Amino acid sequence: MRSKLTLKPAVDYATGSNAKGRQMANYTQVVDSGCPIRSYFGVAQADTDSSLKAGQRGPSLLEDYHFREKISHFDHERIPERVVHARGAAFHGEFVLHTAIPEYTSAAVLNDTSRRTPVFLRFSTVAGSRGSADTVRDVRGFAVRFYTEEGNWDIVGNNIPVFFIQDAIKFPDVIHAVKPEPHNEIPQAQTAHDNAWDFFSLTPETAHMMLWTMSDRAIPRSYAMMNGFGVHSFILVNAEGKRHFVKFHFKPKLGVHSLVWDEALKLAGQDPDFHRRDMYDAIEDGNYAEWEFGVQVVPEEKEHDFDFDLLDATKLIPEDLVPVKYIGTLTLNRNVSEYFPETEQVAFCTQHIVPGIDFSNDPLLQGRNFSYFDTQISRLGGPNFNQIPINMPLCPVFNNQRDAMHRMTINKGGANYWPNRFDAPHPVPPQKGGFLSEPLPVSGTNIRARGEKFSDYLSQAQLFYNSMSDVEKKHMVFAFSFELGKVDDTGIHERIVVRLNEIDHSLAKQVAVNIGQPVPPNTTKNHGKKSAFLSQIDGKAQSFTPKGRKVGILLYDEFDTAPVLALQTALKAAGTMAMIVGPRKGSVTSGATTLPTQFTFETCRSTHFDAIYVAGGTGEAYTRGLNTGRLIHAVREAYMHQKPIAVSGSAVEWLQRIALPGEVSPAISGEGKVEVEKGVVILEGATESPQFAKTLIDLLAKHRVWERDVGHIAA
Ligand code: HDE
Repeated sequence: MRSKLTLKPAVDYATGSNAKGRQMANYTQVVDSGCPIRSYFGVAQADTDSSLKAGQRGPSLLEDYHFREKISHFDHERIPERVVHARGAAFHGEFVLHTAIPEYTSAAVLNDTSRRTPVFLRFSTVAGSRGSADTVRDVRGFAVRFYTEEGNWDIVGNNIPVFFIQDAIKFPDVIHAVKPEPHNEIPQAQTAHDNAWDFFSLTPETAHMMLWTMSDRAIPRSYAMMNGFGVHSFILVNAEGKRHFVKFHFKPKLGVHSLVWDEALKLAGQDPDFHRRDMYDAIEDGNYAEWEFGVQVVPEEKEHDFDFDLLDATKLIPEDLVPVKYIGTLTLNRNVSEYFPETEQVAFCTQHIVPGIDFSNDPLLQGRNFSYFDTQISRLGGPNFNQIPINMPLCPVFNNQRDAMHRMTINKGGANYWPNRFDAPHPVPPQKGGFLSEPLPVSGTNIRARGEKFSDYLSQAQLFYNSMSDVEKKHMVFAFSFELGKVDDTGIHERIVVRLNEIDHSLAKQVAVNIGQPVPPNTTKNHGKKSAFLSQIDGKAQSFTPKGRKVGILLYDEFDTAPVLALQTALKAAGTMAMIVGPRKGSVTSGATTLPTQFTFETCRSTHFDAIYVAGGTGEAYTRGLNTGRLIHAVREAYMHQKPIAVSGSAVEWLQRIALPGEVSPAISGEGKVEVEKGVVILEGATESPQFAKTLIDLLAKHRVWERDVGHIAA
């Protein structure tokens, strides 16, 4: 695999088309064999292995500045991890607009189709600490920075379009509740504990988001297969000052797809870096992840036309009511050179907007606009975090702020106040690009309360549940059963069953049975409405493609070369990664053919792949190999996870013998023939077959073989 320390960070982007890359190249140094170790004040060091001592076995000497510098720096290497979204990975890329929207906004980044705007996107989980696993059940952060010519614009979003709470003042409560419990710091990176469900059960506004986090959305297959949502209503302002509410959407070109829960649990141990590695390797291989960027726009005068409040972040605007207009493409195409200075030090802030974009009165957003700047001050050590290269805008920064910790910029000139006699850093009017909040009449009584429609917490929870396919509903039942099964307080169980019963009786009934609660009476008033856009399996917004998928090709020496080589070629052409898994690191050989192995049977499991192909081969050793426990387990496990499975040659007879659960055994029908049953594809003999490859690729594009009944193992 590629994820290893690169000693020579590439700075070829210094001359590339990405303006942010060129800017950061000025702060990037190549570390190579020509670099002597120097102290922080530049003096080359002759020995960094032994400290200076009074005699070979004597005490260390205070004068050893090199020792003190090295140890002291190490002592202070850690900064506070993010209080939420601590675990994440970020990637560089660019945004290209294909459709200008001057009718909605004057923002140049949303009007100038000739620009290539550099972006930096950080994906994250919310609850876990920095060292937790990628595949836990959680919301994923989707924080995008656009380095526009007019300054940085940050959409600090999630992969789920709604949020747990409506008012920022509740944020410390929801986060304290979902994080590990205070007395024993258990459990890490999961909501499967009493405090989280206590809070959910006592806070009705969490109902909608609770369903999303118990759905497959919370266990994505890949960063590249998740949506991004700005969540809040923002405001777009056009050149005439006309305002529209807007929700921002990012739709992945690879479709929205998920792991199954059993797989996610196993991967958390087998490869805690599963998502970041997947994206890192894809970028190194030139398989760039892409999203369509869209806006869902509501004119200001239609603000009250909905039965929900546009200012309530626990509600989405159904696409059935307001379609998303897709206007550009975001591509991730470059890995960071060093994690800490880029990914760890990036400081996203919701209040980073550019002229033409403004905030709505969403009380969650309003609170966030305070919180993000505030948190960076303690996380990054002061208010000068904007001078860290990854946070610097592309345009020059002049203002009258001065001093503070870690000041980098040196200003030449006599004034650090306004007005001043030099007309030095001065405000500019909107006509010259100055940001000015649109004049808006505001009135009201000083009151701690929320909009009336905020109290409808059930309608959209029902809409979401009703819109799920049967498979997705089943997954949700088991997700609730897992989480609540880890809750000990039966009072919480009772309250959650009551809440679920308000949403949907069948859901409440199934969960109640699984957690040992009495089935509640059927008092649900489910409105029965559905959205055509919310399901991952049959939703209208979904796309299905074999691109970005991984197929594990399991084989030994003396494998049948013709079908293996042909499948490799076909997969590559389909944009699918074929990975050879063999008995050893290095390579496998058959006659004159040698193939490098990406994994060995010890270093991976079926969970690393979207489909498994077990090739046939010749000789007794090959048959012995096929009969090892690892191989048999890999195929059975992939089968239970509803993944396509392919076999050819001698592996066909082997597959019939190892008896897959559910007793699938496609008919054997003669040399060169292809048969398929419940997502198991067999190729008789050792010839190449375009039909074999096509059948497997078609299955792969559908993501899973949902019609294969495997009980609830995969849920
Ligand atoms: Fe955040 N959130 N948040 N959040 N959030 C942070 O800022 C906060 C909310 C989101 O990759 C923190 O730099 C408050 C909604 C992402 O670096 C902090 C409220 C959404 C990230 C913070 C919310 C998010 C953060 C912690 C309630 C989706 C990671 C570190 C009003 C739309 C950004 C930091 C990255 C990070 C506060 C609610 C998304 C403490 C007070 C809603 C993706 O400032």
